[in-house]
Amino acid sequence: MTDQDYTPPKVWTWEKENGGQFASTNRPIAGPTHDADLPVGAHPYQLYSLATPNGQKVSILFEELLEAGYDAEYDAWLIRIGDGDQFGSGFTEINPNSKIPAMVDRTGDTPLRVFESGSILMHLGDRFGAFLPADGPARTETINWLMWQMGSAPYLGGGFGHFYHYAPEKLEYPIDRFAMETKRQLDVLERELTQKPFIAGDDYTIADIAIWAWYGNLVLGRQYGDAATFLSVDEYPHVMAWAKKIDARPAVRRGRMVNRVSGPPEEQLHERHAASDFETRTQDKIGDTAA
Ligand SMILES: N[C@@H](CCC(=O)N[C@@H](CS)C(=O)NCC(=O)O)C(=O)O
Repeated sequence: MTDQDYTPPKVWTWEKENGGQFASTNRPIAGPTHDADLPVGAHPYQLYSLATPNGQKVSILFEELLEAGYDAEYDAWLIRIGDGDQFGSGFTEINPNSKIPAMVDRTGDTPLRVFESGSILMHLGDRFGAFLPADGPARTETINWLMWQMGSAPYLGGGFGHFYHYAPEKLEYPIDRFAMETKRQLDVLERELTQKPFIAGDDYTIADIAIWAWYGNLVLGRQYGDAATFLSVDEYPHVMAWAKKIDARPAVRRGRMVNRVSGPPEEQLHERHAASDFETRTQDKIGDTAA
Protein backbone atom coordinates (compact mmCIF):
# COMPACT_ATOMS: atom_id res chain seq x y z
CA MET A 1 0.00 0.00 0.00
CA THR A 2 1.36 3.46 -0.83
CA ASP A 3 0.55 6.63 1.06
CA GLN A 4 -1.71 7.72 -1.83
CA ASP A 5 -4.26 4.94 -1.35
CA TYR A 6 -4.53 5.09 2.45
CA THR A 7 -7.44 6.88 4.07
CA PRO A 8 -7.27 6.93 7.87
CA PRO A 9 -10.33 5.29 9.46
CA LYS A 10 -12.39 7.34 11.93
CA VAL A 11 -10.84 5.48 14.86
CA TRP A 12 -7.38 3.92 14.79
CA THR A 13 -7.18 0.33 16.01
CA TRP A 14 -4.22 -1.93 16.66
CA GLU A 15 -4.92 -4.71 14.19
CA LYS A 16 -1.57 -5.72 12.85
CA GLU A 17 2.13 -5.17 13.11
CA ASN A 18 3.07 -2.08 11.14
CA GLY A 19 6.05 -3.69 9.45
CA GLY A 20 9.66 -2.60 9.60
CA GLN A 21 12.57 -3.42 11.83
CA PHE A 22 10.94 -2.63 15.18
CA ALA A 23 7.52 -4.10 14.41
CA SER A 24 7.80 -6.97 16.87
CA THR A 25 8.30 -4.72 19.90
CA ASN A 26 6.11 -1.75 18.95
CA ARG A 27 2.90 -1.58 20.98
CA PRO A 28 0.34 1.17 21.66
CA ILE A 29 0.31 0.40 25.40
CA ALA A 30 2.84 0.91 28.20
CA GLY A 31 3.72 -1.37 31.12
CA PRO A 32 5.60 -4.65 31.48
CA THR A 33 5.04 -7.66 29.23
CA HIS A 34 6.86 -10.15 31.45
CA ASP A 35 8.50 -10.62 34.84
CA ALA A 36 12.25 -10.09 34.80
CA ASP A 37 14.38 -8.75 37.64
CA LEU A 38 17.32 -6.53 36.75
CA PRO A 39 20.80 -7.69 37.75
CA VAL A 40 22.73 -5.54 40.26
CA GLY A 41 26.53 -5.35 40.30
CA ALA A 42 29.06 -4.19 42.86
CA HIS A 43 29.39 -0.53 41.87
CA PRO A 44 27.31 2.44 43.10
CA TYR A 45 25.98 3.20 39.62
CA GLN A 46 24.00 0.61 37.68
CA LEU A 47 23.38 1.39 34.01
CA TYR A 48 20.89 -0.57 31.89
CA SER A 49 21.46 0.31 28.26
CA LEU A 50 22.39 -0.42 24.66
CA ALA A 51 24.92 1.46 22.50
CA THR A 52 22.40 3.46 20.46
CA PRO A 53 23.07 7.22 20.37
CA ASN A 54 20.96 7.71 23.51
CA GLY A 55 22.76 4.86 25.24
CA GLN A 56 26.23 6.04 24.19
CA LYS A 57 25.71 9.42 25.85
CA VAL A 58 25.74 7.90 29.32
CA SER A 59 28.55 5.37 28.89
CA ILE A 60 30.69 8.13 27.29
CA LEU A 61 30.04 10.41 30.28
CA PHE A 62 30.96 7.64 32.75
CA GLU A 63 34.19 6.98 30.83
CA GLU A 64 34.97 10.72 30.69
CA LEU A 65 34.46 10.97 34.46
CA LEU A 66 36.76 8.01 35.07
CA GLU A 67 39.34 9.41 32.61
CA ALA A 68 39.27 12.69 34.54
CA GLY A 69 39.97 10.84 37.81
CA TYR A 70 36.51 10.83 39.40
CA ASP A 71 35.31 7.79 41.34
CA ALA A 72 32.55 6.98 38.84
CA GLU A 73 32.80 3.20 38.66
CA TYR A 74 29.71 1.64 37.16
CA ASP A 75 28.19 -1.60 35.99
CA ALA A 76 26.65 -1.48 32.51
CA TRP A 77 24.10 -4.19 31.76
CA LEU A 78 22.86 -4.98 28.28
CA ILE A 79 19.21 -4.31 27.43
CA ARG A 80 18.43 -5.84 24.04
CA ILE A 81 15.56 -3.65 22.84
CA GLY A 82 15.04 -5.81 19.73
CA ASP A 83 14.24 -8.72 22.08
CA GLY A 84 11.90 -6.63 24.27
CA ASP A 85 14.10 -6.50 27.42
CA GLN A 86 12.83 -2.94 28.00
CA PHE A 87 9.40 -4.38 28.76
CA GLY A 88 10.59 -6.61 31.61
CA SER A 89 9.06 -5.74 35.01
CA GLY A 90 12.39 -4.76 36.55
CA PHE A 91 13.13 -2.34 33.71
CA THR A 92 9.69 -0.72 33.67
CA GLU A 93 10.06 -0.13 37.43
CA ILE A 94 13.10 2.07 36.79
CA ASN A 95 11.77 3.55 33.53
CA PRO A 96 7.99 3.40 33.02
CA ASN A 97 8.64 4.67 29.47
CA SER A 98 10.46 1.41 28.53
CA LYS A 99 13.37 3.08 26.75
CA ILE A 100 17.09 2.81 27.27
CA PRO A 101 19.15 4.26 28.88
CA ALA A 102 18.03 3.96 32.51
CA MET A 103 20.20 4.08 35.60
CA VAL A 104 19.99 3.38 39.32
CA ASP A 105 22.13 5.53 41.61
CA ARG A 106 22.81 3.40 44.70
CA THR A 107 25.08 5.89 46.48
CA GLY A 108 22.38 6.94 48.97
CA ASP A 109 20.28 5.06 51.54
CA THR A 110 17.58 4.33 48.97
CA PRO A 111 18.26 3.39 45.34
CA LEU A 112 17.35 6.29 43.08
CA ARG A 113 16.05 5.65 39.57
CA VAL A 114 17.12 8.08 36.85
CA PHE A 115 15.65 7.83 33.35
CA GLU A 116 15.76 9.96 30.17
CA SER A 117 19.33 10.31 28.94
CA GLY A 118 19.34 14.08 29.48
CA SER A 119 18.26 13.63 33.09
CA ILE A 120 21.00 11.03 33.64
CA LEU A 121 23.66 13.37 32.17
CA MET A 122 22.52 16.23 34.42
CA HIS A 123 22.35 13.97 37.48
CA LEU A 124 25.92 12.72 36.97
CA GLY A 125 27.24 16.14 35.96
CA ASP A 126 25.90 17.63 39.20
CA ARG A 127 26.88 14.65 41.33
CA PHE A 128 30.52 14.88 40.26
CA GLY A 129 30.66 18.62 39.55
CA ALA A 130 32.07 17.89 36.10
CA PHE A 131 31.15 18.56 32.46
CA LEU A 132 28.22 20.71 33.71
CA PRO A 133 28.97 24.13 35.19
CA ALA A 134 27.46 24.49 38.68
CA ASP A 135 25.87 27.88 38.05
CA GLY A 136 25.86 31.04 35.99
CA PRO A 137 25.50 31.64 32.26
CA ALA A 138 27.68 28.67 31.33
CA ARG A 139 25.31 26.28 33.12
CA THR A 140 22.28 27.82 31.41
CA GLU A 141 23.94 27.60 27.99
CA THR A 142 24.92 23.96 28.59
CA ILE A 143 21.35 23.07 29.55
CA ASN A 144 20.02 25.08 26.58
CA TRP A 145 21.96 22.83 24.24
CA LEU A 146 21.22 19.64 26.13
CA MET A 147 17.50 20.38 25.86
CA TRP A 148 17.97 21.32 22.20
CA GLN A 149 19.38 17.87 21.59
CA MET A 150 16.60 16.12 23.51
CA GLY A 151 13.94 17.99 21.56
CA SER A 152 15.62 17.90 18.14
CA ALA A 153 17.01 14.38 17.79
CA PRO A 154 13.59 12.69 17.53
CA TYR A 155 13.23 14.48 14.16
CA LEU A 156 16.58 13.03 13.13
CA GLY A 157 16.06 9.51 14.51
CA GLY A 158 12.32 8.94 14.62
CA GLY A 159 11.72 11.13 11.58
CA PHE A 160 14.58 11.10 9.07
CA GLY A 161 16.32 7.88 10.20
CA HIS A 162 13.06 5.99 10.38
CA PHE A 163 11.71 6.93 6.97
CA TYR A 164 15.05 7.02 5.10
CA HIS A 165 16.55 3.84 6.53
CA TYR A 166 14.20 1.64 8.54
CA ALA A 167 10.74 2.03 7.01
CA PRO A 168 9.76 -0.90 4.77
CA GLU A 169 8.66 1.51 1.98
CA LYS A 170 10.60 4.60 0.93
CA LEU A 171 8.13 7.48 0.86
CA GLU A 172 9.21 10.80 -0.63
CA TYR A 173 7.03 13.07 1.49
CA PRO A 174 8.33 12.12 4.98
CA ILE A 175 11.92 11.64 3.71
CA ASP A 176 11.86 15.15 2.21
CA ARG A 177 10.29 16.69 5.25
CA PHE A 178 12.72 15.16 7.74
CA ALA A 179 15.83 15.52 5.53
CA MET A 180 15.00 19.24 5.36
CA GLU A 181 14.66 19.46 9.15
CA THR A 182 17.82 17.43 9.78
CA LYS A 183 19.82 19.70 7.46
CA ARG A 184 18.37 22.75 9.19
CA GLN A 185 19.51 21.32 12.54
CA LEU A 186 23.00 20.63 11.15
CA ASP A 187 23.10 24.24 9.98
CA VAL A 188 22.15 25.42 13.48
CA LEU A 189 25.15 23.50 14.81
CA GLU A 190 27.42 24.69 11.99
CA ARG A 191 26.68 28.35 12.68
CA GLU A 192 27.32 27.90 16.41
CA LEU A 193 30.50 25.84 16.02
CA THR A 194 31.92 28.46 13.64
CA GLN A 195 32.13 30.76 16.66
CA LYS A 196 33.38 28.50 19.47
CA PRO A 197 35.23 25.21 20.02
CA PHE A 198 32.41 23.43 21.87
CA ILE A 199 28.68 23.83 21.61
CA ALA A 200 28.19 25.69 24.90
CA GLY A 201 31.42 27.71 24.72
CA ASP A 202 35.07 27.07 25.52
CA ASP A 203 34.58 23.86 27.48
CA TYR A 204 33.55 20.33 26.56
CA THR A 205 30.29 19.58 28.41
CA ILE A 206 27.45 17.09 28.65
CA ALA A 207 25.81 19.06 25.82
CA ASP A 208 28.66 18.09 23.46
CA ILE A 209 28.39 14.47 24.58
CA ALA A 210 24.63 14.39 23.94
CA ILE A 211 24.78 16.18 20.59
CA TRP A 212 27.83 14.25 19.40
CA ALA A 213 26.14 10.89 20.01
CA TRP A 214 23.50 11.86 17.44
CA TYR A 215 24.89 14.47 15.04
CA GLY A 216 28.57 13.52 15.41
CA ASN A 217 27.90 9.89 14.60
CA LEU A 218 25.70 11.04 11.71
CA VAL A 219 28.33 13.22 10.02
CA LEU A 220 30.99 10.57 10.65
CA GLY A 221 28.92 8.22 8.48
CA ARG A 222 27.81 5.81 11.20
CA GLN A 223 24.06 6.38 11.11
CA TYR A 224 21.34 5.17 8.77
CA GLY A 225 23.29 3.59 5.94
CA ASP A 226 24.62 6.23 3.54
CA ALA A 227 22.77 9.11 5.20
CA ALA A 228 25.96 11.20 5.43
CA THR A 229 26.16 11.27 1.62
CA PHE A 230 22.42 11.80 1.21
CA LEU A 231 22.54 14.82 3.54
CA SER A 232 25.77 16.26 2.03
CA VAL A 233 27.40 16.51 5.45
CA ASP A 234 30.54 18.08 3.92
CA GLU A 235 28.51 21.29 3.83
CA TYR A 236 29.07 21.50 7.60
CA PRO A 237 32.88 21.65 8.02
CA HIS A 238 32.82 22.99 11.59
CA VAL A 239 30.43 20.25 12.68
CA MET A 240 32.70 17.72 11.00
CA ALA A 241 35.86 19.08 12.71
CA TRP A 242 34.10 19.12 16.11
CA ALA A 243 32.83 15.55 15.53
CA LYS A 244 36.33 14.29 14.69
CA LYS A 245 37.87 16.08 17.67
CA ILE A 246 35.40 14.43 20.06
CA ASP A 247 35.66 11.06 18.32
CA ALA A 248 39.42 11.03 19.06
CA ARG A 249 38.92 11.19 22.83
CA PRO A 250 39.87 7.88 24.52
CA ALA A 251 36.79 8.02 26.77
CA VAL A 252 34.54 8.41 23.74
CA ARG A 253 36.17 5.43 22.06
CA ARG A 254 35.54 3.33 25.20
CA GLY A 255 32.05 4.71 25.83
CA ARG A 256 30.96 3.72 22.32
CA MET A 257 32.01 0.12 22.97
CA VAL A 258 29.88 -0.35 26.09
CA ASN A 259 26.68 -2.38 25.49
CA ARG A 260 27.43 -2.50 21.75
CA VAL A 261 26.09 -5.56 19.92
CA SER A 262 27.00 -4.69 16.34
CA GLY A 263 30.11 -3.81 14.37
CA PRO A 264 33.60 -5.29 14.75
CA PRO A 265 33.79 -7.80 17.65
CA GLU A 266 36.80 -5.96 19.12
CA GLU A 267 34.58 -2.88 19.56
CA GLN A 268 31.79 -4.73 21.34
CA LEU A 269 31.79 -4.86 25.14
CA HIS A 270 28.40 -6.34 25.90
CA GLU A 271 28.64 -5.70 29.65
CA ARG A 272 31.04 -3.44 31.49
CA HIS A 273 31.95 -4.06 35.13
CA ALA A 274 35.61 -3.00 35.35
CA ALA A 275 38.07 -0.78 33.48
CA SER A 276 40.02 -3.89 32.46
CA ASP A 277 36.97 -5.26 30.61
CA PHE A 278 37.91 -3.14 27.58
CA GLU A 279 41.10 -5.20 27.28
CA THR A 280 39.81 -8.61 28.28
CA ARG A 281 36.04 -8.89 27.76
CA THR A 282 35.35 -7.62 24.23
CA GLN A 283 33.59 -10.10 21.95
CA ASP A 284 36.77 -11.00 20.04
CA LYS A 285 38.53 -11.78 23.36
CA ILE A 286 35.84 -13.92 24.90
CA GLY A 287 35.48 -15.87 21.67
CA ASP A 288 31.80 -15.17 21.17
CA THR A 289 31.22 -13.20 17.99
CA ALA A 290 27.46 -13.69 17.94
CA ALA A 291 25.56 -10.43 18.38
N1 LIG B 1 14.12 10.56 25.26
C1 LIG B 1 14.68 9.27 25.56
C2 LIG B 1 14.68 8.43 24.33
C3 LIG B 1 15.20 7.03 24.60
C4 LIG B 1 14.97 6.12 23.41
O1 LIG B 1 14.27 6.45 22.44
N2 LIG B 1 15.55 4.92 23.47
C5 LIG B 1 15.37 3.95 22.42
C6 LIG B 1 16.73 3.50 21.88
S1 LIG B 1 17.67 4.88 21.28
C7 LIG B 1 14.67 2.72 22.98
O2 LIG B 1 14.91 2.30 24.08
N3 LIG B 1 13.76 2.13 22.19
C8 LIG B 1 13.08 0.95 22.59
C9 LIG B 1 11.60 1.01 22.26
O3 LIG B 1 11.17 2.04 21.71
O4 LIG B 1 10.91 0.04 22.57
C10 LIG B 1 16.10 9.46 26.11
O5 LIG B 1 16.77 10.38 25.64
O6 LIG B 1 16.52 8.69 26.99
